[in-house]
Amino acid sequence: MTQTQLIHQTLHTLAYLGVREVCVAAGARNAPLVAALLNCSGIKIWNFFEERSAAFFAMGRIMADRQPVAVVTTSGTAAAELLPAVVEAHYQNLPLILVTADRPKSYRGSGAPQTIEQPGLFGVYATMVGDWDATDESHEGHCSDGPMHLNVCLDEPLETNIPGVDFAAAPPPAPSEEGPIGLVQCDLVVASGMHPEDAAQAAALLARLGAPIVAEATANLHAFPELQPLLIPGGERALQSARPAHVLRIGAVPSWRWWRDLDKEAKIKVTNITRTGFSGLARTENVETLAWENVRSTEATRLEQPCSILRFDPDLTRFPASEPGWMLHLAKAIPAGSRVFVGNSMPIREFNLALQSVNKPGVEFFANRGTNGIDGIVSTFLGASAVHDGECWLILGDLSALYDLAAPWIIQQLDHPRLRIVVVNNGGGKIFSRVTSLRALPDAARSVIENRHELSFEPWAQLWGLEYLQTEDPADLEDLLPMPMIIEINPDPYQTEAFWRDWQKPVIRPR
Ligand SMILES: Cc1ncc(C[n+]2csc(CCOP(=O)(O)OP(=O)(O)O)c2C)c(N)n1
Repeated sequence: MTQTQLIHQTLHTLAYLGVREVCVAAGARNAPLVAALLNCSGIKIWNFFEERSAAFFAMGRIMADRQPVAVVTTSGTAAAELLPAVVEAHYQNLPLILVTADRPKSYRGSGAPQTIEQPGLFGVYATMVGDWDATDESHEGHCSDGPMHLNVCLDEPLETNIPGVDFAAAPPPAPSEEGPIGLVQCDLVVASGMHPEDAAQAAALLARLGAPIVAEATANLHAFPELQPLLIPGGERALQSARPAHVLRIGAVPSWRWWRDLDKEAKIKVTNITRTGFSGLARTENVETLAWENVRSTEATRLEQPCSILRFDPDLTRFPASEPGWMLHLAKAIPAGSRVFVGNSMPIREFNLALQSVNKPGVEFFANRGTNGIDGIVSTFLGASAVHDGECWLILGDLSALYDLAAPWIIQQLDHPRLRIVVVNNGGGKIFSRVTSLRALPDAARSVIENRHELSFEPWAQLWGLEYLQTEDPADLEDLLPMPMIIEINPDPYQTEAFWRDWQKPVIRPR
């Protein structure tokens, strides 16, 4: 097989898998593939100088548009840079396709330049579709769920004059088989992490069930009028007051501490309906995980005995300069029709509290809750925002932002970058000051754990030519500079502490 045939086979495989967008990070080894891709029609190419952002961006594209997206890397550590996004995509069950160019198979184990053991590099996190080189007769790729890895060995001389293929001509991939429909029962629903289209399907089921629902912003359930009587405000605090017999969790694994504690409450039955297949609990007793198709279940019943649960409304106006107070200002400033990506650590938890006060039509929420990483968040957001008509807002912590300083590289390739990147700069990883067991540590240890700093994000905005606003005054959100822009918020640490002291008072459970 010639190099041209090998590359054509790779391109046809991508087309067959349903790929219509590719993120490329070029080196010499993958240059023939990149050059061939540029000759293709029916495909959108995004180009990156580094692979980690490329992979997270690709994941964001998949999250928003629900189509497979490929990342094409050169050999060596370039391929290894994909790992964090692959792990995240695995736990979100997203079709992230990894195409890694490699040196010929005979180089394996030699220590030759840019030669590493690429097949199997992503372990359990990606299915190997193939490990191909030109000495093989023909290759067959096979489709699976979640990330897929295609390793392509290219020998010198590297060919760069390879005609492209028409991706649009490939037949659309056959829809995956539907799972069996089971009986859906519960007296309490917890909801998190659903694509807006899935949320619409879930809303119909939940309205039929009629059980109380505690939902995170990322569940995208807040705008459904039929659910308003069922939605219980107060998140974690409301859940602490609940005495359920059978919990239905729908969507991603929730961010609440309450969910983690559910592992020890083996008597409480848990039914999961999720696209990921993961139960999100270590215990197997009294836990079942149903396929997504069960949202259409006609056999959905609420238990006769209703679950007692209290409603809690945080008063965010009492502490306007606290972090949760700022989330309320942001929720008011975000226009209807926006797409909002919330960063892990405190932003996702604090924004949940603000959402119940402000409910704007057509606002969609996304987050990376596969493994709750604070890496790659800016890149994932940019991928999720790349094709959206409304404004796109990211709210994330300062350490999370520092992880992904290269991410804005891609902004110049976006058609209408209506982006607001809000960095809640509280000078470190302040989630650790909320962890009870860590609060007793000496200040020196806490300082190391929190990675305290006094950095400003203004040079970051300058580097990428973005508008920049630093503010301690919520009124500054009323008249914002043009997009894309970085908004750096410095919340008041004393008000933040006071808010949490007030909010985390022990909950008295109803009898
Ligand atoms: C990749 C990765 N490394 C480490 C962690 C552990 N971790 C969780 S939250 C956090 C601190 C986050 O700090 P920041 O983004 O500033 O948010 P804040 O806690 O201040 O809200 C860390 C290090 C993680 N989740 N992901």
